Amino acid sequence: MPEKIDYDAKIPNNVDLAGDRRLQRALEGWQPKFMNWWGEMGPTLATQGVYLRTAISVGREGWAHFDHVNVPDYRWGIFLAERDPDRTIAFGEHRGEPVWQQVPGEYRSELQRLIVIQGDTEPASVEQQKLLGLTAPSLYDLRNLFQVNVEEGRHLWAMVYLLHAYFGREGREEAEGLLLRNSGSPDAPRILGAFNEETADWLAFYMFTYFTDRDGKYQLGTLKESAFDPLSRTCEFMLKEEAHHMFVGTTGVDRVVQRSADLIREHDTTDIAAHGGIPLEIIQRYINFHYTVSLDLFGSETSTNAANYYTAGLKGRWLETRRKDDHKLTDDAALLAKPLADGTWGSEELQAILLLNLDLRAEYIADCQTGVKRWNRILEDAGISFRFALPHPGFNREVGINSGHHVTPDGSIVDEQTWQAAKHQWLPTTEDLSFVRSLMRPVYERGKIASWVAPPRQGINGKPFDYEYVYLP
Ligand code: BYC
Ligand code: FE
Ligand code: FE
Repeated sequence: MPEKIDYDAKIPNNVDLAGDRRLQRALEGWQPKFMNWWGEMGPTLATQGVYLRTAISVGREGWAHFDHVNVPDYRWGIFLAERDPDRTIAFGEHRGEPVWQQVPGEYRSELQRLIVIQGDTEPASVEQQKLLGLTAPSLYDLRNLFQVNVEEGRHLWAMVYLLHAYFGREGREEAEGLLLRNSGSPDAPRILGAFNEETADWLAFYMFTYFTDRDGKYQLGTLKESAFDPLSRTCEFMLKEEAHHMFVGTTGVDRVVQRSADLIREHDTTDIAAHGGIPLEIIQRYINFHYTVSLDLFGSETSTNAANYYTAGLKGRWLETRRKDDHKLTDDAALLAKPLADGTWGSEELQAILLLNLDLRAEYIADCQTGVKRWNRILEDAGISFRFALPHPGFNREVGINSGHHVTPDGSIVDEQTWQAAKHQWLPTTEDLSFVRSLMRPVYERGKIASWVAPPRQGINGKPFDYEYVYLP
């Protein structure tokens, strides 16, 4: 498999598309539909060139090339990580057998379903972020938004390639469906809850790229373990792109917290709204919201779907090959904490294989804690006593064992009345949202930045912050 990407082709790729005319024609038929979708549902702001990176090889070194690109001319393509000819299945009942280059008939519908769900999230996020270009806090941020958007578009291409190449007519129909559902649409919404929420302001964008793209990282990590090798290889390359999305989230929240801390010190008050900053309580409520809708993306704590995917070899655990057990989990047990009807917490012992969504969620939560730690360090360094925290995983949940219960951020189970009376302290209120929105005014002068966020420590690809990252008409 060539590591070098063929950029002369109509659809850039490293999968020798030219060698399969039928597939090439089918994908070339989907391409204008994608472009129509991008035109209608993609970024609203018109630009004359954005400093973007494009993949030029999938190898370890030097895969990215940076240049100003007219966004609709971005070369979306199909890039799989290199094939390892010796790769074997790492888990489940087929453990030790060679990985599959084709879809086994018995797992066809499950694999297709996983690929469709993954594919559905990618364009959904572009739709959610459609309007953000109108209010970016700097040209640097505007550039990052477009970078994330074009790469999510490419992730859609990655899943559409698999559907077209391996799932026949049904796969091609599902590929069309990915462009027909839309985020928040009352008739044809996106499949998973979080992808129908609005990303209405830039604090929400940083939170989304921190918390929701991070679910993407963990889900892609489990699909990278898949016995279906083309899925594994495509996810491996997507994960390289994903790292930048999470960088945007991590440093974005850093910079908001830094700016709020600076304003608190400068004006000697935590009431910084009047000074154009975002109060720490509002940032905490945004964390609570984005973290909990992202927890919902892990599915139910107990899942026979997840157990079946694991046994079949379709979806593994995070860093499966580094786990020290039998990689079959047929005899292992684990504990599940659950809310009881009397308002206390109980626990139940279950087969470990039924708790794989919970296992992945635990890895994710530990990773999310690192962000909270770094944001608290910023406050500590500024001599501010406020501390951020992740709410209890039962808080504000609509999926799994906690849905239908009211759990406070510190993990108490309360009744409806108590919840209704206190929830404005815990989740963004209408006033919070309209206040944050009122701060969102575009700052498109080179080297300038909005009032509510600190500039980044570094620019992109060694360029300074005041570089002309985006050419505007
Ligand atoms: N909303 O056994 P259960 C990303 C459904 S993000 C609505 O609990 P399972 C990205 C579920 O489908 C990563 N419905 O769940 C980030 C099932 O329906 P059926 C996306 C939900 O199957 C930012 C039923 O409830 N990738 O890449 O174990 C920007 C009970 O299911 C939800 C993936 O998710 C929900 N939140 O786990 C751009 C990987 N949760 O079968 C991109 C592929 C569950 O009863 N997906 N349901 O009709 C999966 O692995 C699994 O489908 C899930 C659910 C983890 C999502
Ligand atoms: Fe993605
Ligand atoms: Fe992403």
